[in-house]
Amino acid sequence: MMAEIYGKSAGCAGGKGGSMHLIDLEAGFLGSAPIVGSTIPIGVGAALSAQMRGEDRVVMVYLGDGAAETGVFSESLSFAALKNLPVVFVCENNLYSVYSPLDVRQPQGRSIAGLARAHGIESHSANGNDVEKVYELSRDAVATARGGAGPVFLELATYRWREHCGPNFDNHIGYRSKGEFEDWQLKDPVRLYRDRLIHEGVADKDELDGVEAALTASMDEAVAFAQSSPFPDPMQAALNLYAEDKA
Ligand SMILES: Cc1ncc(C[n+]2csc(CCOP(=O)(O)OP(=O)(O)O)c2C)c(N)n1
Ligand SMILES: [Mg+2]
Repeated sequence: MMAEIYGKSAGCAGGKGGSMHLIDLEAGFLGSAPIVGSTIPIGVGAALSAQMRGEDRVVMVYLGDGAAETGVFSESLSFAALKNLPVVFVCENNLYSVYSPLDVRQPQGRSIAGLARAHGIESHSANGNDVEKVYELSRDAVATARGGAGPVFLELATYRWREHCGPNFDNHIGYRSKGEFEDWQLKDPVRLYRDRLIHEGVADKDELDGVEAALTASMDEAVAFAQSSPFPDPMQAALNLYAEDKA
């Protein structure tokens, strides 16, 4: 994944796609796509395929609050409800579509989960920064979808700390207030869950520091691998555009 983000030939899309074309079929990840909302019908199609083939699969579709404003959102939810498909929609509502806040894009008081409910889909809204709540809702939604009881929609409230795309902070642009940002910093799900695990005696500080160090080391390793990998051969540019192409 890191090599793909760096545009290197060792990447999962041969370095030709970058962060918008990540894929890992072995892990069951069909891929990211750059067109906002476009993974929703792709996921619904995968769920229809699983249902028609009688496969024991559940499709998870992750989308943003902005993606809920696309036409395919409604078309896909309607079709998923109609066919009772094994799909779970997870809307990460971080209040923004790039720099546009929800209140300039959607009518006041209308929830995204409400839109899904209007399509006849079981829908829940919850605090997306509560790790255990998200786990429980996801587990139950997967069980519902797997059990043939149809699609489930989760709207999870959360927040983006850094810029829309890239590693920097962008609060100086002025599209959101310092107060709002600071309020959400206090709701950091990683720090809150870490504190909770320590408080409840599930793990101690040293243990969690060890987990953090191991994860940081594995990410450093991935970055070093990506940086030292070669760029793709320009002659490969037109290969693998279709599934039957061979490198
Ligand atoms: C069809 C389409 N329109 C516009 C864009 C430009 N764009 C990229 S991300 C984005 C915002 C998406 O917001 P949201 O769905 O809330 O996702 P978030 O980035 O907040 O997770 C937009 C408008 C795009 N990629 N595709
Ligand atoms: Mg958003």
